[in-house]
Amino acid sequence: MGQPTSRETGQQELPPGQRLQRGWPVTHYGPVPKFKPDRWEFRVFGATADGDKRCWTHEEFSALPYTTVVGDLHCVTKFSMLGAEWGGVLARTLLELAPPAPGVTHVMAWAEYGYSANIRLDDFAAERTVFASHKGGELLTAEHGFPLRLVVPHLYAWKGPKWVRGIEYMSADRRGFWEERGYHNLGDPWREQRYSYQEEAGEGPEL
Ligand SMILES: Nc1nc2c(c(=O)[nH]1)N[C@H]1C(S)=C(S)[C@@H](COP(=O)(O)O)O[C@H]1N2
Ligand SMILES: [Mo]
Repeated sequence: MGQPTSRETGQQELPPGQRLQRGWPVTHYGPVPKFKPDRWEFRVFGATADGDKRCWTHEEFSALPYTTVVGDLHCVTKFSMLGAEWGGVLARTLLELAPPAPGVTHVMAWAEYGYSANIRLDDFAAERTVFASHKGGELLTAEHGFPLRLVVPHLYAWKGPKWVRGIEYMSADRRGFWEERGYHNLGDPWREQRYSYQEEAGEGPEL
């Protein structure tokens, strides 16, 4: 067998209906939060394997194993950025450090001001899902999510909260911020799962 194609890896190719964007636009709902280093903590809660919460200060989180991954960013409003290099802590690393209980099927990523995004455990555990502090070797700027953002390159970018502060392990699916407001529960750009009205039976909790 030959090398996998970019479509198989889902990378560096434009999903249907997307166009390339020059530069890196800023897209989010609400204000940019101010980073307060002594107040910041990253929490893992919900259905953890041992029933306990885990909590890292910014200093502790910054000392976790640092990895870089190449991953695209596809905004549901149709612009894409291909081949960005994200640096940070792999979601897989967190799954090892603070494992979920056996029945966990979904993860809710929580950010400042209550922004949230639900992600299937498989998508969360994917090899390029990363809690990024850096892009292209440089620290993220405030408007792009400093000090930490989640990047799930194979899903639409709303599934990756900027200013992320923790994850909740869930034994059943629950909609996040945009998933409650008209966006698709799964958000696979290769299937153009943009809006909740496109959902098929079993693709999301009742609205
Ligand atoms: N906290 C938070 N994170 C968010 C959003 C938001 O509104 N709030 N918007 C998402 C959307 S829709 C996109 S396209 C990307 C945009 O990231 P960028 O501004 O760095 O390009 O952030 C995602 N993360
Ligand atoms: Mo977006």
